Amino acid sequence: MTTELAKNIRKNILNMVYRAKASHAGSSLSIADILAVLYENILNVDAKNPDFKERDRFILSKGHAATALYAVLAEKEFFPKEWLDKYCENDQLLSGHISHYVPGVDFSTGSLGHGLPIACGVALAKRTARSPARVFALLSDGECDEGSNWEAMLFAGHHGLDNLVLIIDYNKIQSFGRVEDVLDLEPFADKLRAFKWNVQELDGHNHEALQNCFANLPAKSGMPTAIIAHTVKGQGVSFMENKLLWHYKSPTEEQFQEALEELEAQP
Ligand SMILES: Cc1ncc(C[n+]2csc(CCOP(=O)(O)OP(=O)(O)O)c2C)c(N)n1
Repeated sequence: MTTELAKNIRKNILNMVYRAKASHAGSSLSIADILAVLYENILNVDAKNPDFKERDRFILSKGHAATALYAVLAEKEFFPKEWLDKYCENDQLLSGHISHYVPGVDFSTGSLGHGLPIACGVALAKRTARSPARVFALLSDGECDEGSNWEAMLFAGHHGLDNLVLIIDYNKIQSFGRVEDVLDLEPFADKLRAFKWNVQELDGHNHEALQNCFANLPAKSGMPTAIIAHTVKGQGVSFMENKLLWHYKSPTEEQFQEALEELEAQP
């Protein structure tokens, strides 16, 4: 069940940021539903054989949301859940941002603006090799301030990389404020269409919408697909939702317990 998985991802995220006194709770909660649907139903990956050649590639370019990816990989048994308790500790595999030494992770990320360019190269290589592997890159909205992404978008559209799927976690908040105030992306879908992408927009917390969209890829043969997922930063924990504060802050013990109780009470 994707709802159960999403709830477990959220609980693990909170546990990790609380224990490690780490940031980015809001950034990770924002993508829990997208990851749940991808890893439960869509991605052709195998926890027992994480490096098999024709696997789908998933690149979480917003590497500061490492807790979300580590959580879903642990839930899908790529590595033992106990590792999550050591998140961000010295000499442990689960580093603060994403490390490719972790089973199930293809690329290290954290320096924003690299995931999509890498995904383009992998997608072109896979198409040239006639591989069935698809390449998914999940980016944040603020990350689109990086010019490297626009070069990659131009490249993917020009080459018609229909094995490439770009997902934008459009939660409208970046590290110094709201996206529309810092560097507005709108009209975002029109810009991507002008770059020869097929663009879908959906509610990034609606599992049915995510499932229907992901299950019908490529949305158009001969074009890369961009999915603009409208999300809420901090989704699932009411006092964290849509608040810049939770880009940075880690919860106190009381806040951690309150958040867990709220999640537990959700269907
Ligand atoms: C190249 C680079 N510059 C700056 C940062 C520092 N940084 C971490 S997260 C972030 C932006 C957060 O906003 P957004 O990209 O929208 O992600 P969200 O947390 O909302 O998912 C920045 C600038 C970075 N990780 N990489």
